[in-house]
Amino acid sequence: MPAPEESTGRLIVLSNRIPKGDVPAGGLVFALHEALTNAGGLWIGAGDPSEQAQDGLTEIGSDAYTRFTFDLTETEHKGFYLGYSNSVLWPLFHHRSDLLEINAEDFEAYAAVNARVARSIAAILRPDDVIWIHDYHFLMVAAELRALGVEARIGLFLHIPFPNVTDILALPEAAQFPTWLAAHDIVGLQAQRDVAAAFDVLRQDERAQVLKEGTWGLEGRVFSVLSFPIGIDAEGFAETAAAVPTPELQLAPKAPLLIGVDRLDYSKGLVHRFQAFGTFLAGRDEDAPRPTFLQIAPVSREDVAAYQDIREELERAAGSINGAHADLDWTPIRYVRRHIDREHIAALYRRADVALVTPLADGMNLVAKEFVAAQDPNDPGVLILSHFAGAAEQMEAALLVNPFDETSFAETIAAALTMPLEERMSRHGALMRGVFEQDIAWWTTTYLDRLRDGVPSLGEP
Ligand code: ADQ
Repeated sequence: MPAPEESTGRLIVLSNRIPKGDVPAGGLVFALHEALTNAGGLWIGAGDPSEQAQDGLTEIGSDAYTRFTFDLTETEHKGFYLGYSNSVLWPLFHHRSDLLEINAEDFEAYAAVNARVARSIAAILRPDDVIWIHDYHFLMVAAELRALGVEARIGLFLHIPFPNVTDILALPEAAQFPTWLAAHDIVGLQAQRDVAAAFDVLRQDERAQVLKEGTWGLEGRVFSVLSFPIGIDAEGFAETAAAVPTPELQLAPKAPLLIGVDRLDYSKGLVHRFQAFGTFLAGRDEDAPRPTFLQIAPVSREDVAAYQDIREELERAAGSINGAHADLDWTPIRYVRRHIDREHIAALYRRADVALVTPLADGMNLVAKEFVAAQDPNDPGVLILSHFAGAAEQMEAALLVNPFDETSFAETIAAALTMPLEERMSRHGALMRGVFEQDIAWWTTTYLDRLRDGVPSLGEP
């Protein structure tokens, strides 16, 4: 039901990706679709790069809410998206300053696109509208909107980890970064550890004052930095997983299956994961059933050099581990790069005995939650989860691992494959409660309620 517009104003969502056709089931895009369907409003995302770019928004569809794209040129796409967003902010926020590719033109493109988006939003804004900005592509939009005199409530949700005090020193724009944050009313982060990192970064800035827990003052603005751990559509995912038949895997009916599902990204720790699985294979009991590790990892951001490197490294690792352990009728690692439908992924999670969700840095990691939701509660699989996923804060009943410690990682794989049913059920029960209670609807409502409620002014105690 659309909320009465006059009392709450429209919701304006900005995210880099926007569905161009049907809204895909599940995931963030689906969550934003639901939030907008309930609140009514506008969803703005990047258009396809073209020769020319102008201010303003192009409508691409209208239903309970309206979808728009903003223009960007090919050069801006390179500088804004491939450059500053994915070769500076993404590696830096994932603690990989060694991968930074800093150049002034990319930042100029980023700033220009952020400014154009801000002007385009300001042009259509009504007084009661609330703006919800998603992710690291748009860190400067709120500051640009404030410079244009916009007083609307503006929230940011950062889906990726918050950089720590030393990471941020590698950002040429480090001195501006706190003022970008301060232009929002709420800066939402995934985990408590991110809020702690933001506290440390802001405390380094002499202009920033802590007003009360989670609330800061900076150059006359007041803003809150809080955690809102994102969830999934747990019920929908569980139903799909139970209803969809498992795709044909050509495995013996009870053969142990381990699964990993990730975008091919250096932050996901895929090479470490393959190596730990190799170490596990080298020490495994030869009489035990032969396990298969299915890793689904479609390529992403192929135009960024670091992504080509990780792909080659992973292919080498898979080849050498399979070379050492495979037999005529057994390939221990199956590495699938092609697109697999979400519903088949759900069914595969349910068939799997163990999930390996072992990023080296990750804002949350939704695969961990999807795997739990997909299990048969009477015979659930085991989740192996990295300490470095934001999800580890909520999912303590998983088998938590340090992906850098190959030996203990391999031992954890062995423990997961032999875990008794009773322990599997009790761990899964605890995980399931969290995944269902703090689902995607909880996340959107909690965030938006907080954003609409407002934050104290500088004068309030
Ligand atoms: P991502 O880095 O993309 O998201 P993640 O949270 O794991 O990481 O979400 C990936 C989503 O894509 C999951 O829903 C997964 O099922 C799906 N997916 C992955 N591979 C797929 C495939 N081959 N086929 C179909 N679907 C696939 C960023 C942050 C995360 C944060 C999310 C949401 O990096 O830390 O959890 O945003 O805030």
